[in-house]
Amino acid sequence: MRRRFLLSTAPPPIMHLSPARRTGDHIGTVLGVRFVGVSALSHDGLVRDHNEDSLVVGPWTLCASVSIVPATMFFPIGTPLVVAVADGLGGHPAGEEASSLVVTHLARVGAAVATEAELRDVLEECNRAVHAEAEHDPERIAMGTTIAGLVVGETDVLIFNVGDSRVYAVEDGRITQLSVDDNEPPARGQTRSPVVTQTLGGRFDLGAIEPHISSRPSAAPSRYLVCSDGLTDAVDEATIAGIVHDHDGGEAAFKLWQAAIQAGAPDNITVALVEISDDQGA
Ligand SMILES: [Mn+2]
Repeated sequence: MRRRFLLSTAPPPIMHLSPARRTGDHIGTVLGVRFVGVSALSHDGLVRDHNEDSLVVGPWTLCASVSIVPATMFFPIGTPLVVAVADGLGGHPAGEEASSLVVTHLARVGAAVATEAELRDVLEECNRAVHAEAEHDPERIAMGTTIAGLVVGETDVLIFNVGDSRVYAVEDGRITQLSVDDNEPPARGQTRSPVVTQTLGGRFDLGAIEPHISSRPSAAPSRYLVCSDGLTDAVDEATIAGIVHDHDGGEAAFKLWQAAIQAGAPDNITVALVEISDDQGA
Protein backbone atom coordinates (compact mmCIF):
# COMPACT_ATOMS: atom_id res chain seq x y z
CA MET A 1 0.00 0.00 0.00
CA ARG A 2 1.56 3.22 -1.14
CA ARG A 3 -1.12 5.61 -0.25
CA ARG A 4 -1.76 7.08 3.11
CA PHE A 5 -4.59 8.71 4.87
CA LEU A 6 -5.02 9.51 8.49
CA LEU A 7 -8.42 8.08 9.20
CA SER A 8 -8.57 9.96 12.45
CA THR A 9 -8.21 13.27 10.63
CA ALA A 10 -11.31 15.39 10.91
CA PRO A 11 -13.36 15.56 7.73
CA PRO A 12 -12.74 18.54 5.49
CA PRO A 13 -15.02 21.51 6.15
CA ILE A 14 -18.13 20.30 4.39
CA MET A 15 -20.64 21.26 7.03
CA HIS A 16 -21.55 24.38 5.08
CA LEU A 17 -23.30 22.03 2.65
CA SER A 18 -26.35 21.76 4.87
CA PRO A 19 -27.14 25.46 4.73
CA ALA A 20 -26.52 25.29 0.97
CA ARG A 21 -29.17 22.59 0.71
CA ARG A 22 -31.60 24.78 2.58
CA THR A 23 -30.73 27.59 0.21
CA GLY A 24 -31.63 25.28 -2.68
CA ASP A 25 -34.98 24.48 -1.10
CA HIS A 26 -35.58 28.17 -0.53
CA ILE A 27 -34.90 29.02 -4.17
CA GLY A 28 -37.13 26.13 -5.18
CA THR A 29 -39.96 27.56 -3.11
CA VAL A 30 -39.51 31.03 -4.51
CA LEU A 31 -39.46 29.89 -8.11
CA GLY A 32 -42.03 27.12 -7.66
CA VAL A 33 -39.83 24.46 -9.23
CA ARG A 34 -38.35 21.21 -8.07
CA PHE A 35 -34.58 20.96 -7.69
CA VAL A 36 -32.07 18.18 -8.01
CA GLY A 37 -29.12 18.34 -5.65
CA VAL A 38 -26.10 16.24 -6.60
CA SER A 39 -23.18 15.62 -4.23
CA ALA A 40 -20.25 13.81 -5.78
CA LEU A 41 -16.60 12.92 -5.39
CA SER A 42 -14.06 10.63 -7.02
CA HIS A 43 -10.91 9.25 -5.46
CA ASP A 44 -8.13 6.82 -6.39
CA GLY A 45 -8.39 4.81 -3.16
CA LEU A 46 -5.49 3.40 -1.14
CA VAL A 47 -3.95 0.85 -3.52
CA ARG A 48 -4.25 1.97 -7.15
CA ASP A 49 -1.68 4.51 -8.27
CA HIS A 50 -4.16 6.54 -10.30
CA ASN A 51 -7.85 7.12 -10.80
CA GLU A 52 -9.51 5.55 -13.85
CA ASP A 53 -13.04 6.56 -12.78
CA SER A 54 -14.69 9.65 -14.22
CA LEU A 55 -17.87 11.48 -13.35
CA VAL A 56 -20.41 13.73 -15.06
CA VAL A 57 -22.99 15.94 -13.37
CA GLY A 58 -24.92 17.92 -15.98
CA PRO A 59 -22.39 20.08 -17.82
CA TRP A 60 -19.66 19.36 -15.23
CA THR A 61 -17.12 16.56 -15.43
CA LEU A 62 -14.36 15.13 -13.27
CA CYS A 63 -12.11 13.24 -15.68
CA ALA A 64 -9.93 10.62 -14.01
CA SER A 65 -8.94 13.10 -11.34
CA VAL A 66 -9.29 13.18 -7.58
CA SER A 67 -11.58 15.28 -5.44
CA ILE A 68 -11.71 14.29 -1.81
CA VAL A 69 -14.13 17.07 -0.88
CA PRO A 70 -17.56 16.40 -2.38
CA ALA A 71 -18.95 19.00 -4.73
CA THR A 72 -22.64 19.76 -4.31
CA MET A 73 -24.58 21.32 -7.17
CA PHE A 74 -28.24 22.19 -7.67
CA PHE A 75 -30.20 22.10 -10.90
CA PRO A 76 -33.83 23.00 -11.54
CA ILE A 77 -35.82 20.07 -12.90
CA GLY A 78 -36.73 20.61 -16.51
CA THR A 79 -33.77 20.38 -18.84
CA PRO A 80 -32.60 16.73 -18.72
CA LEU A 81 -29.78 16.29 -16.21
CA VAL A 82 -27.32 13.42 -16.68
CA VAL A 83 -25.46 12.15 -13.61
CA ALA A 84 -23.17 9.22 -14.33
CA VAL A 85 -20.06 7.36 -13.23
CA ALA A 86 -17.63 5.71 -15.68
CA ASP A 87 -15.08 3.15 -14.48
CA GLY A 88 -12.20 2.64 -16.95
CA LEU A 89 -11.44 -1.02 -17.57
CA GLY A 90 -8.61 -2.33 -15.44
CA GLY A 91 -6.17 -4.63 -17.21
CA HIS A 92 -6.72 -2.75 -20.47
CA PRO A 93 -4.67 0.29 -21.47
CA ALA A 94 -5.97 3.83 -21.11
CA GLY A 95 -8.96 3.13 -18.88
CA GLU A 96 -8.84 6.74 -17.74
CA GLU A 97 -8.95 7.93 -21.37
CA ALA A 98 -12.05 5.84 -22.05
CA SER A 99 -13.92 6.98 -18.94
CA SER A 100 -12.97 10.64 -19.58
CA LEU A 101 -14.07 10.50 -23.20
CA VAL A 102 -17.48 9.09 -22.29
CA VAL A 103 -18.30 11.54 -19.50
CA THR A 104 -17.14 14.45 -21.67
CA HIS A 105 -19.50 13.36 -24.43
CA LEU A 106 -22.38 12.99 -21.95
CA ALA A 107 -21.67 16.47 -20.55
CA ARG A 108 -21.92 17.90 -24.07
CA VAL A 109 -25.09 16.18 -25.23
CA GLY A 110 -26.85 15.13 -22.00
CA ALA A 111 -29.21 18.12 -21.84
CA ALA A 112 -30.82 16.96 -25.11
CA VAL A 113 -31.56 13.42 -23.89
CA ALA A 114 -35.31 13.47 -23.29
CA THR A 115 -36.34 9.92 -24.19
CA GLU A 116 -35.17 6.36 -23.75
CA ALA A 117 -34.51 6.11 -27.51
CA GLU A 118 -32.31 9.23 -27.39
CA LEU A 119 -30.43 7.82 -24.39
CA ARG A 120 -29.84 4.57 -26.25
CA ASP A 121 -28.50 6.52 -29.25
CA VAL A 122 -26.16 8.55 -27.05
CA LEU A 123 -24.77 5.43 -25.35
CA GLU A 124 -24.18 3.88 -28.76
CA GLU A 125 -22.38 7.07 -29.84
CA CYS A 126 -20.19 6.73 -26.74
CA ASN A 127 -19.42 3.11 -27.60
CA ARG A 128 -18.42 4.09 -31.15
CA ALA A 129 -16.37 7.04 -29.91
CA VAL A 130 -14.33 4.91 -27.49
CA HIS A 131 -13.75 2.28 -30.16
CA ALA A 132 -12.74 4.89 -32.75
CA GLU A 133 -10.21 6.48 -30.37
CA ALA A 134 -8.70 3.09 -29.57
CA GLU A 135 -8.73 1.50 -32.99
CA HIS A 136 -5.51 2.82 -34.49
CA ASP A 137 -3.58 3.57 -31.32
CA PRO A 138 -1.58 0.67 -29.85
CA GLU A 139 -1.47 2.46 -26.52
CA ARG A 140 -5.25 2.56 -26.35
CA ILE A 141 -6.15 -0.70 -28.03
CA ALA A 142 -9.35 -2.21 -26.61
CA MET A 143 -9.66 0.54 -24.01
CA GLY A 144 -13.08 0.55 -22.42
CA THR A 145 -15.24 1.79 -19.62
CA THR A 146 -18.42 1.06 -17.74
CA ILE A 147 -21.14 3.68 -17.48
CA ALA A 148 -23.96 3.90 -14.96
CA GLY A 149 -26.21 6.77 -14.13
CA LEU A 150 -29.47 8.53 -14.56
CA VAL A 151 -31.13 11.25 -16.55
CA VAL A 152 -33.44 13.36 -14.42
CA GLY A 153 -36.15 14.79 -16.64
CA GLU A 154 -39.35 16.75 -16.13
CA THR A 155 -41.54 13.69 -15.52
CA ASP A 156 -39.23 10.68 -15.43
CA VAL A 157 -35.85 9.52 -14.26
CA LEU A 158 -34.14 7.23 -16.79
CA ILE A 159 -31.78 4.76 -15.13
CA PHE A 160 -29.06 3.26 -17.32
CA ASN A 161 -25.94 1.18 -17.25
CA VAL A 162 -23.46 -0.81 -19.31
CA GLY A 163 -20.99 -2.81 -17.20
CA ASP A 164 -20.95 -3.17 -13.43
CA SER A 165 -21.04 0.33 -12.00
CA ARG A 166 -24.30 0.80 -10.14
CA VAL A 167 -27.40 2.90 -9.58
CA TYR A 168 -29.46 2.46 -6.42
CA ALA A 169 -32.73 3.94 -5.26
CA VAL A 170 -32.45 5.19 -1.68
CA GLU A 171 -35.74 4.96 0.22
CA ASP A 172 -37.10 3.96 3.62
CA GLY A 173 -33.67 3.26 5.07
CA ARG A 174 -32.89 0.80 2.29
CA ILE A 175 -31.00 0.89 -0.97
CA THR A 176 -32.36 -1.01 -3.96
CA GLN A 177 -30.16 -1.73 -6.95
CA LEU A 178 -31.78 -0.48 -10.16
CA SER A 179 -28.88 -1.11 -12.54
CA VAL A 180 -28.14 -4.60 -13.85
CA ASP A 181 -24.56 -5.83 -13.38
CA ASP A 182 -22.95 -7.09 -16.57
CA ASN A 183 -20.68 -9.65 -14.93
CA GLU A 184 -19.88 -13.26 -15.72
CA PRO A 185 -21.41 -15.74 -13.26
CA PRO A 186 -19.31 -15.84 -10.09
CA ALA A 187 -16.82 -18.66 -9.60
CA ARG A 188 -17.29 -20.91 -6.57
CA GLY A 189 -16.61 -18.90 -3.43
CA GLN A 190 -16.97 -15.53 -5.21
CA THR A 191 -19.91 -13.24 -4.61
CA ARG A 192 -19.35 -11.43 -7.91
CA SER A 193 -17.08 -12.11 -10.88
CA PRO A 194 -14.70 -9.25 -11.69
CA VAL A 195 -15.12 -10.04 -15.39
CA VAL A 196 -17.56 -7.70 -17.14
CA THR A 197 -19.55 -8.98 -20.10
CA GLN A 198 -20.16 -5.64 -21.82
CA THR A 199 -18.62 -2.18 -21.68
CA LEU A 200 -18.34 0.90 -23.87
CA GLY A 201 -15.36 0.01 -26.05
CA GLY A 202 -13.26 -2.65 -24.36
CA ARG A 203 -12.86 -5.00 -27.33
CA PHE A 204 -10.91 -5.15 -30.55
CA ASP A 205 -13.96 -4.94 -32.80
CA LEU A 206 -16.89 -2.53 -32.59
CA GLY A 207 -19.30 -4.75 -30.73
CA ALA A 208 -22.97 -3.99 -30.23
CA ILE A 209 -24.06 -2.95 -26.75
CA GLU A 210 -27.35 -3.55 -25.02
CA PRO A 211 -27.68 -0.85 -22.38
CA HIS A 212 -29.94 -1.59 -19.43
CA ILE A 213 -32.49 1.22 -19.22
CA SER A 214 -35.46 1.60 -16.91
CA SER A 215 -37.48 4.53 -15.68
CA ARG A 216 -39.26 5.90 -12.64
CA PRO A 217 -41.28 9.06 -12.07
CA SER A 218 -39.10 12.04 -11.11
CA ALA A 219 -41.01 12.45 -7.87
CA ALA A 220 -39.96 14.67 -4.99
CA PRO A 221 -38.64 13.77 -2.59
CA SER A 222 -36.54 10.92 -3.96
CA ARG A 223 -32.90 9.94 -3.77
CA TYR A 224 -30.50 7.89 -5.86
CA LEU A 225 -26.93 6.71 -5.43
CA VAL A 226 -24.66 6.26 -8.46
CA CYS A 227 -21.28 4.66 -7.75
CA SER A 228 -18.39 2.61 -9.06
CA ASP A 229 -17.56 -0.85 -7.70
CA GLY A 230 -14.79 0.68 -5.57
CA LEU A 231 -17.58 1.60 -3.15
CA THR A 232 -19.79 -1.47 -3.40
CA ASP A 233 -17.00 -4.07 -3.33
CA ALA A 234 -15.48 -2.48 -0.24
CA VAL A 235 -18.61 -1.54 1.73
CA ASP A 236 -21.64 -3.79 2.15
CA GLU A 237 -25.08 -2.57 1.14
CA ALA A 238 -26.43 -2.47 4.71
CA THR A 239 -23.61 -0.11 5.70
CA ILE A 240 -24.19 2.06 2.62
CA ALA A 241 -27.92 2.17 3.40
CA GLY A 242 -27.19 3.21 6.99
CA ILE A 243 -24.90 6.03 5.89
CA VAL A 244 -27.33 7.51 3.36
CA HIS A 245 -30.14 7.17 5.88
CA ASP A 246 -28.23 9.07 8.55
CA HIS A 247 -26.66 11.71 6.29
CA ASP A 248 -27.49 13.58 3.14
CA GLY A 249 -25.83 15.77 0.54
CA GLY A 250 -22.07 16.19 0.62
CA GLU A 251 -21.85 14.80 4.12
CA ALA A 252 -23.31 11.48 2.94
CA ALA A 253 -20.95 11.34 -0.06
CA PHE A 254 -17.99 12.01 2.23
CA LYS A 255 -19.06 9.32 4.73
CA LEU A 256 -19.43 6.77 1.91
CA TRP A 257 -15.91 7.56 0.73
CA GLN A 258 -14.66 7.32 4.31
CA ALA A 259 -16.25 3.87 4.74
CA ALA A 260 -14.49 2.63 1.59
CA ILE A 261 -11.18 4.03 2.83
CA GLN A 262 -11.66 2.36 6.21
CA ALA A 263 -12.25 -0.91 4.33
CA GLY A 264 -8.86 -0.58 2.61
CA ALA A 265 -10.09 1.03 -0.64
CA PRO A 266 -8.46 -1.45 -3.04
CA ASP A 267 -10.08 0.27 -6.04
CA ASN A 268 -10.96 3.77 -7.23
CA ILE A 269 -14.09 5.12 -5.52
CA THR A 270 -16.65 7.37 -7.20
CA VAL A 271 -19.92 8.37 -5.61
CA ALA A 272 -22.77 10.65 -6.69
CA LEU A 273 -25.78 11.12 -4.46
CA VAL A 274 -28.77 12.55 -6.34
CA GLU A 275 -31.55 14.15 -4.29
CA ILE A 276 -34.75 15.45 -5.86
CA SER A 277 -36.33 17.89 -3.47
CA ASP A 278 -39.82 19.21 -3.13
CA ASP A 279 -40.63 22.78 -4.15
CA GLN A 280 -42.43 23.18 -0.82
CA GLY A 281 -39.03 23.24 0.87
CA ALA A 282 -40.06 20.38 3.21
MN1 LIG B 1 -13.62 -0.08 -10.28
